[in-house]
Amino acid sequence: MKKSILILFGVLFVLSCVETKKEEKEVNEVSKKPNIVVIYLDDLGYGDLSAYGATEISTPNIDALASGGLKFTNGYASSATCTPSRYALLTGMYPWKNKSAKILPGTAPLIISTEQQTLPKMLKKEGYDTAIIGKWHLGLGTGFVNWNERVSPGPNEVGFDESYILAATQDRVPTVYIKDGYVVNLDPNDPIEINYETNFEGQPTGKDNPELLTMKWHHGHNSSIVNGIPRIGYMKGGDAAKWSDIDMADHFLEKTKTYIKSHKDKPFFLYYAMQQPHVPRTPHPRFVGKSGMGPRGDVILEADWCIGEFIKTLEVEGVLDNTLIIFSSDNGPVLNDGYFDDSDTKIGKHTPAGVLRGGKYSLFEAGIRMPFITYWKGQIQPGVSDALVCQMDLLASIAKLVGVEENSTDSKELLEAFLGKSDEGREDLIIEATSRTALRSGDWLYIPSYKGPEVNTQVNIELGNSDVPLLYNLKQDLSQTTNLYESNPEKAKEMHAKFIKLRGEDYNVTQKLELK
Ligand code: NG6
Ligand code: CA
Repeated sequence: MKKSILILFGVLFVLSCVETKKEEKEVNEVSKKPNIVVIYLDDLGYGDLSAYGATEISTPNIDALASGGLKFTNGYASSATCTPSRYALLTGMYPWKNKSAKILPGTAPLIISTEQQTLPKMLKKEGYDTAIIGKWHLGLGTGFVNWNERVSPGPNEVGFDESYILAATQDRVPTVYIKDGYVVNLDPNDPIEINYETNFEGQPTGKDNPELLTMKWHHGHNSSIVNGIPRIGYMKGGDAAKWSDIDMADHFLEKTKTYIKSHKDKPFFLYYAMQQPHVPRTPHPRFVGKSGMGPRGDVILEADWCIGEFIKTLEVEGVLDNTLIIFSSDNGPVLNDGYFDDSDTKIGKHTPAGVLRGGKYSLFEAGIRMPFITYWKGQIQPGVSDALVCQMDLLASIAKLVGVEENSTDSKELLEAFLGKSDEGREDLIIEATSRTALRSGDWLYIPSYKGPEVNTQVNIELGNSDVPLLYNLKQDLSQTTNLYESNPEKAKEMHAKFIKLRGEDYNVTQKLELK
């Protein structure tokens, strides 16, 4: 009897040891999962980095990611403007499938459904801590937003445990930071009111009070004035909560450093959505004049410095080796995007789009083809990849990396390509610019005929509108100089058919320019 009790205890003891070992193993497996960081710039062009051939500006910290990681030459955003690209990055869905995925005002409701799959939501389920620090621009709330209460739904309701954001863009009100839904430093005695249609009585505007401005507006941007800069939209109150533009880069950087330090023991997903070089370009005085090409160059240097500090923090905290970093930008470059800031007059020989044609808002390559780098020390072999990849593919690819079954329709699983183990990317991609779409297939690019101005003269960018469809062989003609539509009718027909199959007959229905 005694003996059998002893045996029973023995068995139980062994079983409990096995159980503990299993738990330990599970904990280890979770902690071995790589951290995932997306560093996302705003309006940085294909030619803006020395790693991508720029000779007039030097971006050593981003270059280090490119030379120590994988530099993509055919890496795409999903759109030539911000909101749609960010939507696709986070949801893995084509933005033209969501009619609300257009440049949003600061008062727009959240355009990601709280039911929808998102990159942070997927990772959260896998035991990741998730955070966004920086620009959001995907809408907040469900209609009317009261900025003096918790603003929701927002990033925290679509997968981010923590959020520290600017709501829309640096040039749009409200010009305040929002932490987990609450305006930071809000004085309840000075409530915030926002209106995109009409001004509040007695409030100065860029249009009527040029004497109050430290930065002059060129087009749009003539509503409320904050820190001497006229913005889009009207804002009243919230004085203590207003951000300092010149400190914004340092501010977000500090938040990311604190985040890394406090999350280094658990896998984390951090979306570091930087505001540069979008307008208004407000470099910290440390960077003013440093590029010799005006504030746009200066804020690119500032962003590069921030990224250097950010990587250093990962290294010092001992997590760099176990962190997959993805670097890219939301859409192509623009010089004058609504303010006189010398970015166009002082540009000199620098070409923000590199050899590509077009820019922000454009269906030509510069609108959507981006600097795109994956970096993972010890895991990704340094090199260059010509694989055709899109930011939208990160969802399915990261799912594979962390062992999740993800049946997305638009996001393609290209993990091997992102890790440099294969140069096989996608075959086709529908690209988008201000509600117009086009097809990249293999080396070919087909833009159906869209009505509208060929050039947006305000920003001085060719948009890709044309009376005849446009067809380019990007392998032979990366700069899109020669339209082969008439000389290669076979290819044109094939591309049009494929475009319709992927995009649908109604591709032209919603066409309208959004440049308000
Ligand atoms: C445009 C703004 C532009 C910029 C853009 C959004 C005007 C005239 N132009 O409507 O300055 O804010 O929206 O940029 O207001 S994005 O990178 O967020 O898409
Ligand atoms: Ca942008």
